Amino acid sequence: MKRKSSNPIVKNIYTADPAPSVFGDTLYLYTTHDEDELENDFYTMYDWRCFSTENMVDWTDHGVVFSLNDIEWADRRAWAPQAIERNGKYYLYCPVHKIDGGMAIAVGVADSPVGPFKDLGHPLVDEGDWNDIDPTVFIDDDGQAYLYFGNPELRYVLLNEDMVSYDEKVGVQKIPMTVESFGKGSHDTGTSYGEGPWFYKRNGLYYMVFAGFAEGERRNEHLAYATSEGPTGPWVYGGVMMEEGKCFTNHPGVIDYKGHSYLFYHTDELPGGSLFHRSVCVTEFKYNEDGSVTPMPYSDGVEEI
Ligand code: FUB
Repeated sequence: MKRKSSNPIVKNIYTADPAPSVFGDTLYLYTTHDEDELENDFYTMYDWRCFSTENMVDWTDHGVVFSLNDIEWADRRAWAPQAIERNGKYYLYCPVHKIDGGMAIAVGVADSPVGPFKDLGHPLVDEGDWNDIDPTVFIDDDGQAYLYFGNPELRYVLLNEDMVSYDEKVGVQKIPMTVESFGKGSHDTGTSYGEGPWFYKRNGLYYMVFAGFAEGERRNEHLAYATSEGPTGPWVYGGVMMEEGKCFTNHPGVIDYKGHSYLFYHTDELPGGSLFHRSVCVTEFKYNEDGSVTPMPYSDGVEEI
């Protein structure tokens, strides 16, 4: 009989904002870390963690791979990251709160997927507003790298080949926040797009999975998605992927690994859990033949592969 994992994946600390990456034969899962003790009764997050697996059941804990202590210009909010590899270097894109105010996107660079990541020394994206959070990175077949991010607006930059700077002439591009692209919802743009974008391409179709807010009174986040035939849109709303749960936030990380498709997400289901004490989970799913995704339930775990 096949072994099965049990959710949440990490049971000894609170983790959130899952960001899976496959490097070689291994799946690396980068997460944020909700501290047990809260400051000002708000998200209290100082470092980024990494875990890895080769079979979806046995996980290795690589500990802290990057932290606010490594970023001189940041003081709080080690929020949702994503990692990517290019030319043998590993890049971890991370939203942080700047000492002089506002959120910005930092990037750490390492020679190994498990760090240690070294900060660039300055923000990569810093528009001077609060929208610069939740980066998601993808390198297209033609070599162009895209960094999408944002709450409440979805924006992107074209990363240069060095992955630590972007095309300043193109600058920060704003995606039109329309109901056609992101569905009708209750977030500030009038669409359901909230935050936590997750950008990838599969069978020639581009996907933007995100945490969203349904119409009506403010509710907990669900996960939804849009698709496009090009990397910069126009995006077409696809529907809900995972209904809202008991936790205020949720956050998608979607990946194909060894012939299986997985959605990583977070809940508050570990003992002592709360909106500020979250835990990363995973479920397996199948795409429909046309590339669409049917809403999937919260899961107990996945089978060994
Ligand atoms: O974990 C801190 C923030 O909450 C993330 O950046 C958002 O995506 C939401 O999960």
